[in-house]
Amino acid sequence: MAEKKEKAPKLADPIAASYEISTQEMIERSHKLGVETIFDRAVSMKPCNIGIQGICCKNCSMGPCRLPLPKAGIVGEDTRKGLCGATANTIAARNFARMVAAGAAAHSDHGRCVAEVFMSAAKKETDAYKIKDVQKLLQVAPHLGVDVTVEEDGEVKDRDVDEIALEVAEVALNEWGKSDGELLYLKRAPQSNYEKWEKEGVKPRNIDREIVEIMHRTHMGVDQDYKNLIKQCTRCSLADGWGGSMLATDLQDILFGTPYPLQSEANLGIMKEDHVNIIIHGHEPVLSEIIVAVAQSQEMLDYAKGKGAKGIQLGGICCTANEMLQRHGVPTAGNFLQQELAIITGACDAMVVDIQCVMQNLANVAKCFHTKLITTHPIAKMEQENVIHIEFNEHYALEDATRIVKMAIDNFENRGSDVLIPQHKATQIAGFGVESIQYHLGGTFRGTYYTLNDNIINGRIRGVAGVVGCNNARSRHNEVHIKVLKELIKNDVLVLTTGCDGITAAIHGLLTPEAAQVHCGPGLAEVCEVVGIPPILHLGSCVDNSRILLAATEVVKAGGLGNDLADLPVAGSAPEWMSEKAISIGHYFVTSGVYTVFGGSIPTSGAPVFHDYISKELENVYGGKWDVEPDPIKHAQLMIAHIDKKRKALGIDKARERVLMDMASRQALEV
Ligand code: SF4
Ligand code: MSK
Repeated sequence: MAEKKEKAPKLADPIAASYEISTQEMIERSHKLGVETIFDRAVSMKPCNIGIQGICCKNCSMGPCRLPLPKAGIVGEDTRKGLCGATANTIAARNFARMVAAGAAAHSDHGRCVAEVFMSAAKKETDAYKIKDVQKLLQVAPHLGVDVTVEEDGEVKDRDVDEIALEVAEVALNEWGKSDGELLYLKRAPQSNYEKWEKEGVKPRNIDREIVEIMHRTHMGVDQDYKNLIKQCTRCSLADGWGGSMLATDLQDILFGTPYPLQSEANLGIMKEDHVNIIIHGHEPVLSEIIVAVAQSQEMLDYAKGKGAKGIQLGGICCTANEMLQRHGVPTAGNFLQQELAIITGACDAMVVDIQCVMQNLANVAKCFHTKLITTHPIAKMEQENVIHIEFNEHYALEDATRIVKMAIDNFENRGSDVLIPQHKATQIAGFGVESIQYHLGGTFRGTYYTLNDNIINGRIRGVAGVVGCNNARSRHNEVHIKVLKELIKNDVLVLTTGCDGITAAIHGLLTPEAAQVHCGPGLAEVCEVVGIPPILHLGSCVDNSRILLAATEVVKAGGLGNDLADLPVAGSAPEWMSEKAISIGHYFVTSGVYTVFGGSIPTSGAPVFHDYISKELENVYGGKWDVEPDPIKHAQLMIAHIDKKRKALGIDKARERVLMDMASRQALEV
């Protein structure tokens, strides 16, 4: 009998797999070296057609129950049922809810870790962390009900900063598990949004409870009403956006400093052949903050030189990259889909990973090179033997970081001669936040978002879009991000970005003020030129989507554009989403009043009634709704049409001929 020939594995076509040249070069190199990446697996392994529609239930061992849509579509009553009788709506809603729970858990558990480190710093148990931004502490404290002044002998005095920090730490940590009351930060939203949540009975009680309750409700035989399940998704996602994520952002700013605009670079080309290259990847800045400090120390530089390197080059992937970029200008090596490629350069001496979005295949890729792959978090280890685990402990942060940096330096001499770093990188201006937008686009006089509102009202800026989220190996890397972004700014829509969308924009050169002249409509280009900002403002990591919520709240407060986030000419987008965190983010955008479009698909299409509920009816309740559009131009156009609808409702649709505001009209804007 003839021997059966093994089929050669399918390989990705580099040009079809990515829109970005250094990624294409590295995919090609991976093929030459015989190293398999996610791009190859994406061509050989197709997604499950039932799972993608959200209609497979495996919540008990009588299943999995699969409920495919009939070929002719649903005619008459939808009679599909699981063994227990669960309908397609129930199954899709339960699956959706579990994604919200997982996403909210990821953001919020990250927030909890930061709060614990914050507590150690407040108690002065560690030398590695101190309160760096006292102003931010004083600004945040009242939102947590912590007084910043004290009355003594009839005199109002400033409270001791250490005392405030300790109380902030206690109250903040309590937000995860308190036994009564409601999430304290909800009151930071415009009053109208708060009242809507109150009326609908969806105010989160505490962060952990809402996540646990989703897991309970979606257990076999509990909540079997998709509308009631979505109500719990709302509570849980609000506990993420206005809770766990917002606390993570605030406490990180207080500990490590509030970001302000700075210049840096992005793409694999930031790696240097004659330097020790350390790539930090994941989401939590608590370790990477210390690694940045250690890697920049004279002692480590001398040590690196002693080993024959010219210096130490740090680079980031995913949201740890965004955290280090925003506060220290550490260049970004790449986004989610470029993580394996950083190792394939052959020049990565150590890749240090913490939590979230870290592919397990990194270990297999690292095996083909000299790269030390180091996991650092107790909840995120890898089974492969070549992975080194150095568990990070905030009490020994300096020692841990020093051990990691030294390990990378020692590994420099083990680098093979086959190194290929793509020669592509772009300049980026990043580090924006609620405070810096106020500085650039606010009135110095009133300290609000006055100038931004003014420019929205007079039509130079048509509206604002929050464009966020991951890459997805099921679509061409970076293409949808870039086409959506360019279409928006071409139509005078100012973009606020976070996560891998921010990294993508940086890599393709859209995060510079000069990009405005090339890519923007005349109104937005003029504003960017006068103020000196890029048309896309990078606000940080995935948890920093909370900055987008607060920036939009400031716009409402500045006046003239309605009273509720749903009144604003704004829209949200996640063009190439893949993570469960994106579903939680999408849902808190929607229930905070923002029309939100996802690229690719969302796992609801197999249950059309449920899909219609979240993509049509929710708008009547919260003012925001879900939408899905894979085509980037149509995707952006849907957002622009929504922005125009809101401009019309506000009566500013005629103002796009750029009326200069006189004093009387300015006064009319006062709330
Ligand atoms: Fe099937 Fe119902 Fe069990 Fe889900 S819960 S797997 S639908 S029997
Ligand atoms: S890192 S969640 S791939 S944005 Fe926040 Fe990027 Fe998406 Fe991870």
